[in-house]
Amino acid sequence: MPIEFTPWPDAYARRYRDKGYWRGEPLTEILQRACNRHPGAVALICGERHLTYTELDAKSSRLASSLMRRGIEQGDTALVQLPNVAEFYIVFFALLKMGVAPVNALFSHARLEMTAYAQQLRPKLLIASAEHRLFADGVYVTGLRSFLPTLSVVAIHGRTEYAENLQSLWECDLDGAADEPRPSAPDQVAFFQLSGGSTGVPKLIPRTHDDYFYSVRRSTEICGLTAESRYLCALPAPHNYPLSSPGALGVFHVGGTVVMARNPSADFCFDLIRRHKVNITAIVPTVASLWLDAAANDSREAPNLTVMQVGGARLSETVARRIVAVFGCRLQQVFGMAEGLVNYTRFDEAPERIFTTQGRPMSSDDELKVVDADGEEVAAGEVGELLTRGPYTIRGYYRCPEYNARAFDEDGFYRTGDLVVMTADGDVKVVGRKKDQINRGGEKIPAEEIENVLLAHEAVVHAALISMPDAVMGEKSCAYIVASDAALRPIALRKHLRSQGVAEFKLPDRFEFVDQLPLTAFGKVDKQTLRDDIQAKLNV
Ligand code: OOB
Repeated sequence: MPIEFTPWPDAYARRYRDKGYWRGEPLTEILQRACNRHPGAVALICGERHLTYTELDAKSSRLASSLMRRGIEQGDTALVQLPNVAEFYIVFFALLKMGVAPVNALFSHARLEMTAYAQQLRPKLLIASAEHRLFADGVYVTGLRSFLPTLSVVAIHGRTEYAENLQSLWECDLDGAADEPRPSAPDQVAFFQLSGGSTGVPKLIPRTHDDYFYSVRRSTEICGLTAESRYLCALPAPHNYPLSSPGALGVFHVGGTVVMARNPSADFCFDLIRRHKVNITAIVPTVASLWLDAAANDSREAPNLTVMQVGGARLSETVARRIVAVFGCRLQQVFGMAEGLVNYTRFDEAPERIFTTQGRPMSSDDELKVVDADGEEVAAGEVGELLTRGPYTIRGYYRCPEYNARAFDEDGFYRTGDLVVMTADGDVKVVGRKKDQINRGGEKIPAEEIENVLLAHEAVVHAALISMPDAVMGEKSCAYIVASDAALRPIALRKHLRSQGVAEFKLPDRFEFVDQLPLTAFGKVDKQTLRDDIQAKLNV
């Protein structure tokens, strides 16, 4: 059974095919072609390990065969959570080859997110890492099984006593005939991306082979990737940006090399860049600032890069200019979203545009409109919410019809929740946000999700999570709390949030205890007043 998703209306699908965007090819072709053209080239460097395209292909094929023997089959779904290691791509390609659609959770995700994904997807397969707290012992998996009787295969990267070892699945002998793995149809769901979210429950984003492959191909063209590209994957590998903009899939598409970094710290990444002659990387503004500081304190010359992509959160003009001055590289701003649309500044444009805008859409068939509160398009140069539709932007989240009715307009445009201005050159400038989300150095925190968990504490009467400015992270989170118990302290609330499985990066950075929350004329919590209040407190 194909996995359900909201299809593009026929007329659009036809247009995207006629224009050659959708080519009817599964994402597995990326690896297949690289293997044919550059069999001995190094696809991946992970620690001391080097994997050629042939090895990546062979390992992922063996894993697919092993999983098929264990009863995992086309149309199934999988929950995957791995750190930045080569195994992430081996697993990803194995699942694509057998038509199993995974959701690749971020390694920073904790019980709350993992359980929400499992509840929505009802996966038959779980692949995770013993390095993660949730999977160090079998307690969580036992809990999952209690509401997921369908969960039949659990494979863990690293050593555990309660589940199969992931590597052993491709290292074992496979004797006897097995069915050939077959990817899902190109116009069907290949895998799920993760939404940054603004609601109580994390949403899943079904991406088809056709639409995702197009976004990868087009990104490699704009970013000028070649077989000589050596890309440092310093952000969490499953994220849409380092996966496809142009990301690791873009690098594989052209036969280049991906160097895995466990984390984006300067110490670690500078060494990898020098050692492996990395020439392109993708980071968030917070990391860019940390790298600039590290370069200033380093007696050696800053590591040499040809291209530094910066995106995921707002980049200030000052930092943008310093990047080019210090790293002597070309800068590319990237404004994208897991739902689809990705904008890039182009290398041949005037520096002014590269330093002060977030670029323009990658496709000439990306449709963008900027609207006011009534949904009317604003005049050129005015601020409004960005709505978009196009050949790689989804038409609906997975299985949430009521939410989709709000998240998309009647013409199928996705409401990004971003406040933007379009320049006369057609560039997008992101100037603010309408959605109830905190962008903490590129990591997205849905306010409602955390408010709900705070409200579950017996002494919390009202809770509102807002963003507050921060010099390093861009934004941090602050929780305003009305408590029934005057003795309630931040430490108790942090403990409560952790006990409820909230990821560390989503824990509020600051708590403010108040007698009541300000309300708007409609009776909703007036978050603007709270943001002004915290700004005033930070200024004193
Ligand atoms: C990327 O994807 P998500 O899904 O984690 O977050 C999307 C949201 C955008 O709606 C916007 O609010 C913010 O992140 N954002 C930016 C930005 N890039 C993303 N805000 C200001 N300036 C930017 N350059 O973050 C993502 C996906 C693909 C490529 C790049 C980023």
